[in-house]
Amino acid sequence: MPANLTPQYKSAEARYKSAQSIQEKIDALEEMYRTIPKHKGTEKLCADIKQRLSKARQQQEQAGRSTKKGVSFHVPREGAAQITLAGLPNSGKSSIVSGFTNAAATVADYPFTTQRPLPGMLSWENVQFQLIDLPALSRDFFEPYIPSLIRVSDMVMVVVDLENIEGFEVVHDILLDNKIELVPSFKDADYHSRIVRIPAIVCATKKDCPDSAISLELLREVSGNLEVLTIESRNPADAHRLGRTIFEHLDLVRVYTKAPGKEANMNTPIVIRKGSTLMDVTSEIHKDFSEDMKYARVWGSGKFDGQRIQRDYIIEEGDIFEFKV
Ligand SMILES: Nc1nc2c(ncn2[C@@H]2O[C@H](COP(=O)(O)OP(=O)(O)OP(=O)(O)O)[C@@H](O)[C@H]2O)c(=O)[nH]1
Ligand SMILES: [Mg+2]
Repeated sequence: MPANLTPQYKSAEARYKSAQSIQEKIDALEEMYRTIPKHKGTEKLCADIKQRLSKARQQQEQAGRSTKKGVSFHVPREGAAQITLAGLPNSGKSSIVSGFTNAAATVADYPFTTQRPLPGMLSWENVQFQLIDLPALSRDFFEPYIPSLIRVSDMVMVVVDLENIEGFEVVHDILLDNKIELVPSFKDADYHSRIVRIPAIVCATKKDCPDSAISLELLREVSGNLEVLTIESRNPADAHRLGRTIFEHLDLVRVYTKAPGKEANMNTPIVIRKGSTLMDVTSEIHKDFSEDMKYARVWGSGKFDGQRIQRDYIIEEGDIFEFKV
């Protein structure tokens, strides 16, 4: 039990113990969370408060809306893929989202800083990926809606602090308990089975800490066949490396369209899975478009410029299409 609890904390705790209603409990727990000294020694207690807070909020929610169970936070998908960040408290998830995207994720040195999912867009070349900063997972406590958000995402970034590489196993086990298996890339993915198989990469943070090289080696061993990237959230080159890795592991390619006699707009690719056909591209543009299209011409490397192609043509990275309707 930590010794240095403040008088404010103790008085909030007393109010919690004597609370008569759920709202009073929530207010007291919030005050307890605000006033508890936040450091390694209070991590378990912080987790415990968060757990009680989450339960109390659920009770309140259920009392208010009897048809809805618990609290959920759906994040509408934007960009070429949705990637959720999973990790222990303080592993550096928010640092990555705040460093690499436009989102103002709060970074702090106490556990369970992040309270709600927060999306931000990572730009890699001409592609945008949606990163979702999530509240922490831990053996003691996690918000019950987190696995459901991870389950519907395209990819998971397991964020592991090199000072505490146990984080990988904890996240891995919590997800498996929630019927989510982590696989190295899209080739092994299955988003619809009972136990979903979601592509994952491991992002190792805090490589500036002592003995990080040894920890990194150990982390690579425990991560098995998942790719491990070291990430410094202040380094734009790491954002670029991350973007490329996501693109490659999700088996994506970029194609472009052009109007007759005009140049293609290379800033706005259609991002689509490797191995797709021309018809998949047209359905991506509009569901009726494949019907209307007579044929298309393609420009790209290794092709005769303007070569005529049919619907079953297998697309390649960088192809530019002109459609004849
Ligand atoms: N030395 C060092 N500190 C880092 C690094 N990345 C993040 N931190 C620090 O680690 C602490 C936690 O960072 P956050 O990004 O808030 O961690 P989080 O995973 O979002 O934490 P929760 O929201 O509590 O789950 C902060 O004090 C950061 O400044 C790093 O690469 N090196
Ligand atoms: Mg955070």
